[in-house]
Amino acid sequence: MRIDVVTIFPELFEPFAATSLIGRAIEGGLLRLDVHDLRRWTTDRHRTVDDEPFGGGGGMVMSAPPWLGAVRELCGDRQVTRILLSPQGRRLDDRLVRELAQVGDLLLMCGRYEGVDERVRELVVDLEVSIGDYVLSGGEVPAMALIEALSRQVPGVVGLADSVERDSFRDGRLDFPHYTRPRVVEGLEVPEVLVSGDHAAIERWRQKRALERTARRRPDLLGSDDGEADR
Ligand code: 9D3
Repeated sequence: MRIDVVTIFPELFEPFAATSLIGRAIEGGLLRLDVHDLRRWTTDRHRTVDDEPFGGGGGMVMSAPPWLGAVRELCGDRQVTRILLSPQGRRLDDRLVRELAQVGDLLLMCGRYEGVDERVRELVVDLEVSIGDYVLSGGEVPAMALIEALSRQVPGVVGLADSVERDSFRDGRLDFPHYTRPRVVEGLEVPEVLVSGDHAAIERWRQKRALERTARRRPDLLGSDDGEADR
């Protein structure tokens, strides 16, 4: 899978791309991640990417020309899905991650300031994605969340020990509680069944606890109504 990212803060992606899962995926040739500075497609001496909003109201808006230059140069004649990370986007969830893992190469566009000139959407954006209803300062952190979730869907990126199959959300419920050594932590013991050696009993206990937790914390995951608005 190839992912291109356009941002005014490319350095934010350096430690991310070097670390653990993502670093290994790139190293192993399973993922190609190219991060580009939007300012490369500016033409003025100050490498300006923003301007005042028409109609007033304060704040700044990212201007269209650098974005158009970036998208056209990076995509060329390739088939690339162009995604703008924006608070107005479709909320990211497991279903959307799986869809995007199937569409091929992606270009992720990270906005900043009050937003991006509307004509960028009209001309070069295929899809807008949000990671939830809270205010961040730009699309960079959302882009990293999307890249990490997508990488886990690329065959071979997640090792057997960490199995994608066992992950939460695929089967629509939360995880069961986990314990490791030491057996007693400030007087709290590990549940007896987990040290019993009875694997069938352990499996039953885990399923029961996972269901209890899901019912209590995320009933939307259990009902036929999954809590999402109409799609
Ligand atoms: C005043 C209206 N705000 C829009 C809901 C302004 C605004 C807030 C945050 C404009 C830009 C931003 C920057 N955020 C993103 O670019 C962003 C984001 C987010 O803030 N939350 C969740 N997902 C995303 S994806 C991109």
